[in-house]
Amino acid sequence: GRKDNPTQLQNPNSRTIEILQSMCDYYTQINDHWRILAYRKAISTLRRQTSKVTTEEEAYTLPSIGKRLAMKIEEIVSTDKLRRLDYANDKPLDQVLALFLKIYDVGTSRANKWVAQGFRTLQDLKDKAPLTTNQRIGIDHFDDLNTRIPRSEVTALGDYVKKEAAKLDPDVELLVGGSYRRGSESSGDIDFIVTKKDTTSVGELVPFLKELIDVLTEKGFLVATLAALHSSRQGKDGPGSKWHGCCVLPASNDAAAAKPIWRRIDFLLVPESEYGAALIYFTGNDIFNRSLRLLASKKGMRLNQRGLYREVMRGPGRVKVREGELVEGRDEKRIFEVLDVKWREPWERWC
Ligand code: DCP
Ligand code: MG
Ligand code: MN
Repeated sequence: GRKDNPTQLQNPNSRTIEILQSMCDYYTQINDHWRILAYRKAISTLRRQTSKVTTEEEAYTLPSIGKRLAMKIEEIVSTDKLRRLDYANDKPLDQVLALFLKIYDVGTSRANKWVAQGFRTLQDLKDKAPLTTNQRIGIDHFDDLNTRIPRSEVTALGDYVKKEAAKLDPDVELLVGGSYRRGSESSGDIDFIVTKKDTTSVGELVPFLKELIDVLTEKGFLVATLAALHSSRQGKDGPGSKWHGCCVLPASNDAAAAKPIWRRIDFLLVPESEYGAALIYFTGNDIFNRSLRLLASKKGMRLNQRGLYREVMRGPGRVKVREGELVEGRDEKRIFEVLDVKWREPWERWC
């Protein structure tokens, strides 16, 4: 207890010093050099005082104590603790890290930086961290976007999109891939693969998807864009043309109904000539994809989301030609055959 603490007798500010020291220890843990120094200086100033410092104004007049630290000193004196310290102590840092990693568009390096900067809650981030537009969406709709989608709802959302798509172009084919195609009872998002007969490049499908996005937005089905459509972006292994965003089920859209849950939705545009390879990629799961790619490379081939290629050595030093020679892209089953692996139904592709 506080009353029987003998250090109390030695210095009128000992309790304040004790708490500031805990903060300093915490900043030492996370290597925040600048704050370590600030706290040390403030502590040494307080040690030299012969009377108890109780208000922010009083503290601020002392050397090496800035506005923020002065506020903290008043908080400590009036509440006998520091809120900021409660955060630091009662939540293990790895739990905070796990929380931040669940925000859309946040990777480990970003999340680690935020933890080191002292942020502990989503509110901290909203108030104090510079956020990208997508990160803000991810935080504002954190609960929704971290709720899995029941299979029946994925079906309903999928059917809605297919119906609107058919009105624009009846020849375009849409298939829901990802965990839904693997037969999962719930999904993290809806993964659409979009293709059309006789297409050989993504560009042929871009105008259609632009139009579809417009219609779905107008109808209130699409509610946010996270990755806009870039017809030019066709990295060597990266996504061709894709669109990422959020949607809501229209049935739950009227004012009387409960607030609709925001769902993540992805569209991947694929020319028919690459449909088989894209199906494999977008059906997953990611571990199954990795093992299939590894197998291909062991057989002197290369599998990516556009096709299966035979590596070709050419030129001086017989260097690998980047793409190699296309063996198969169109037919999913044929890719398995060429790789000489037994066909696996989508629901058998969990790793
Ligand atoms: N994919 C991959 N490697 C990644 C990310 C994705 O191979 N790093 C492929 C395999 C996934 C598919 O894309 O199955 C769709 O990606 P999702 O992130 O939507 O994953 P799932 O649909 O499999 O699972 P979830 O239910 O969480 O959406
Ligand atoms: Mg998915
Ligand atoms: Mn997805």
